[in-house]
Amino acid sequence: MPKYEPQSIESKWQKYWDKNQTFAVTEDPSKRKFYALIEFPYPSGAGLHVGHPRPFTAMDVVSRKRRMEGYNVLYPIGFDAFGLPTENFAIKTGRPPAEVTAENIATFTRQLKSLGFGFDWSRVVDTTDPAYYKWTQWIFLQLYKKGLAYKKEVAINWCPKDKIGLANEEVVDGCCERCGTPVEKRNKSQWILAITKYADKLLDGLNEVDYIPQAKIQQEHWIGRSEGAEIEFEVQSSEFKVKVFTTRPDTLFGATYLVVAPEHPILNAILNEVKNPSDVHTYIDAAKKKTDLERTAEGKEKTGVELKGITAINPATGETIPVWTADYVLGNYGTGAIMAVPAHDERDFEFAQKYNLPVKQVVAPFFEQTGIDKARTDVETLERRTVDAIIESVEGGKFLLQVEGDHVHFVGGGAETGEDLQEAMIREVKEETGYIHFEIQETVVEHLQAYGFRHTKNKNQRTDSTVFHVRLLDDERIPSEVEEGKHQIVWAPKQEIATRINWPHHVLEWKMFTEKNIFTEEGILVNSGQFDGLPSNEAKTKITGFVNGKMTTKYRLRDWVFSRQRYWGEPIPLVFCPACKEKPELRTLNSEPSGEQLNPGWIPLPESTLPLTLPKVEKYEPTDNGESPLSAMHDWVNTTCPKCGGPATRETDVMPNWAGSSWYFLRYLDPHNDTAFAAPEKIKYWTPVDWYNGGMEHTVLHLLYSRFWNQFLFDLGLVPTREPYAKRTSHGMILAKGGEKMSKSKGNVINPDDMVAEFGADALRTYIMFMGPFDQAVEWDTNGLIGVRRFLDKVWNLQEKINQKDEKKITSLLHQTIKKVSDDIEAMRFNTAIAKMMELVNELGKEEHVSAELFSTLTRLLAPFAPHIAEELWQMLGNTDSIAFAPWPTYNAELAKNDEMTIVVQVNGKVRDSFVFAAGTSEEEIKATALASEKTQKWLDGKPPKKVIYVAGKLLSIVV
Ligand code: ANZ
Ligand code: ZN
Repeated sequence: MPKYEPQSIESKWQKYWDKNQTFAVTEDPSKRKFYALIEFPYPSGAGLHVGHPRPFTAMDVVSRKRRMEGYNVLYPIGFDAFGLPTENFAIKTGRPPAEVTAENIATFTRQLKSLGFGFDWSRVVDTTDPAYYKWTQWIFLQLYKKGLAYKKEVAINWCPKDKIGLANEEVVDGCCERCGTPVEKRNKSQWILAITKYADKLLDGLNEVDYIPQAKIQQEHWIGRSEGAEIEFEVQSSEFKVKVFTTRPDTLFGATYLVVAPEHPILNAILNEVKNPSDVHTYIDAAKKKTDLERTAEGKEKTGVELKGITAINPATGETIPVWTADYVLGNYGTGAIMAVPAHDERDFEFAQKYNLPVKQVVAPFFEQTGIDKARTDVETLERRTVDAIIESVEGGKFLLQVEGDHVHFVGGGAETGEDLQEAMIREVKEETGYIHFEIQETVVEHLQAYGFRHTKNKNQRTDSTVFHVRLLDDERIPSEVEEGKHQIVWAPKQEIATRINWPHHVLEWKMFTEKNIFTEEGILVNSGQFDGLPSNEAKTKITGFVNGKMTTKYRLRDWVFSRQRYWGEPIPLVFCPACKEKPELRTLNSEPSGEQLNPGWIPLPESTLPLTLPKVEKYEPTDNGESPLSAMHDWVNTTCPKCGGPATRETDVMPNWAGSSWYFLRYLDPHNDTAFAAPEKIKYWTPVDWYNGGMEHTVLHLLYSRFWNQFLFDLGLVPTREPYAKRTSHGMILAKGGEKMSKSKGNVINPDDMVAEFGADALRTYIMFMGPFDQAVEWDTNGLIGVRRFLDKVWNLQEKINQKDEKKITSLLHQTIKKVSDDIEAMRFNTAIAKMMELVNELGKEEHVSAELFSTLTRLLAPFAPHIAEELWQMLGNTDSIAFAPWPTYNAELAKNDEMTIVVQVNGKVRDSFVFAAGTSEEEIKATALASEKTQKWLDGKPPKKVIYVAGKLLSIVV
């Protein structure tokens, strides 16, 4: 038998797949389809990085399994080739980006082929190919025609080094995502896509898809829908009103000051009435230099300036309140102004503390008691104003608890008629504890409400308590209810209080006391005039109505800045015609405005003239005033208006890098079509993408943008599903040894070419899948690759043992392996699937003979991971077709059972932990593992167990 030599086997099978077009597919209605997608790579000059193969191999494994299960599988590849790295390279070397891109794509193609991915190579797309971007431009024109693209002067994020406008998402911690230079603001006229018009649809669509939870959460958060109200505050002795946006109109009575963003237009308008204009000016200028993130980051000290001499009126209370400007209020969210409610909003509280502004509680926490203490329907309800006292010891650090049977709580009781709350508290403390000398430190909370059944009174009770913190001055006591035997009092150290008190509202009192928490949740209104007693949700609409406010919805999502003043991108197919600007198109009543109506003078090119190709330029740098290098190409810029035939100029901005990737999954379906972006019947057959795997760094923007374009095409009736991707998963990064990011500058990059040359593509693929949990970051370790290579050697060497004898002993392990590999691939637990195959191969190594049937099964299980060796062994077994279409092994559930057992660990009869062990794990190992676990240790309290009883396969019972 020859030795396992991956290099010759691998090139043999790669040629075979190429020649036979093994992975090329066409629509076949007789088969179930499966569309697997990976994020297509950017063809950089550095070639394939070892990080690329992780997602590519994962989806290759899934695709190959599906193909073996009989699906018609589409697994395409392409190149997302517009963008900065190539453009910057062109600037440096003067070489045309198209030429460089072609070279890079050739390198990537060779490298990808050398890894044996089952891509349909007949469908390769390249976003920089005019035949591709013709359709990117076409989709843009459809957006334009529907009025979803508009030109506007906006303060954009500007990278002074790259001389490029950046989308918000390209700014990381205030710096350019690409080069790290601090970003500035600059006003520029930009093309913008109205993605916010799709905010609701993009949110709602998330209910239809199977995305990993983080992906959904990030999308929701990015869109950031908030339901709230707009309320107007009159500015005294002026004609101005300031409109605020609040999600908590129920707290209006607690609004003790007003804050406008430093960019709020009212500042200019009233600056001459302000008594401290220079302070205000200085503050506004400083705010301009900060990013939104710097302004709003948690933990950042809040700053602001009062507009001296200016006051506003709280429309609910009629009271006069001060007006401030502060940069924690953003100009571009909501209305750019807030009502500050320091009692219920953290930021406002922090600000109020710093500047000594009044804090007024208007929402009380509310507890509805449950279980046997739940309020009953058949008894009357008492309303009680009550007090609670958190009593601290003379020396400090210990607190007093009142204990009656199972109830552990703070001291407290009802205020009597005519009694003031402090008197009531003093009386209660004396009666219930006997302590007589103490002083009030602070009021922890003014109102905290609870509702439940009082057994001693046989009535429901609704309490509204004020909580005080008091400190004993000495230990002197008089006889009290303790001596009468009504209850006990216990001193406990601070750290024990939270676990001992068991009245839920007292738990909150404690939390508010220790954490100096303000109450930011919803509750019951207090200090709010006629609205007292209403729950927050009811009060929201009522109070909004009371002050003539308006309920409204706001989004965090901003429209998408779609212009780049660069060269290497899709030209925007519009021209500006001064003559047409003077004769704007009229709008018909009740119809949404078109792009031309929104942007007078901007005329779309006729679709039949697309693509508008990038002209050759001399220099690739943006001009000194930040315009695209295209703007210097006068021959290209000066053109005629397609509408009136008069002189016109072309738009010289190009589209952002995100454009081509917003629809590439559709082009794969019909990549050579030159009359449509894809033929409807092909789209119908293949969409939606069944499974899309990509990086977490793309779960926000790329996913959102491409979902937006797909939803737009859906609304035009051009694609059959609203959502483009049925399922979305994500992979962790591959890091260099030591946990650092691989980078050229650190010299720690692993080149896949070297690994393939030394160990073979199959070993590299299998190692990459074996390294660790797929969704987590893992460190590269070449030793691990060597281990995986040994595993493949062992599989290869099993050939020698092939014999027709039946191997009874192995049957159960074999079926367990089939089950495990099948299940684990679905759950992307590739590492444990491989571990199981390794276990099987080790067991087979101990056998004298291995049946051909068993070996055939093993080969097929291995095929998705290591397809070349699998093809070779498959052929050796006498098969003439590619293993790509061999049937995926099935298992007998009975035989596959008992793979694992769950052992429950009890300590003194109570379940404290549980473990999953492989079937057949020894009693010693189970005991050792269970006794060593942190949870068990906690209950053992450092003592050796008295007795340990093992009930095989089920339970480990420890007695201490
Ligand atoms: C009063 C209030 C009381 C608020 C309260 C909260 C709690 P989301 O959920 O993110 O939409 N806000 C409104 N516009 C703002 C702006 N331009 N910059 C900074 N903060 C702004 O947040 C809405 C809440 O954030 C609003 O509700 C407002 O504070 C603040 F107990 O109004 B709230
Ligand atoms: Zn014209």
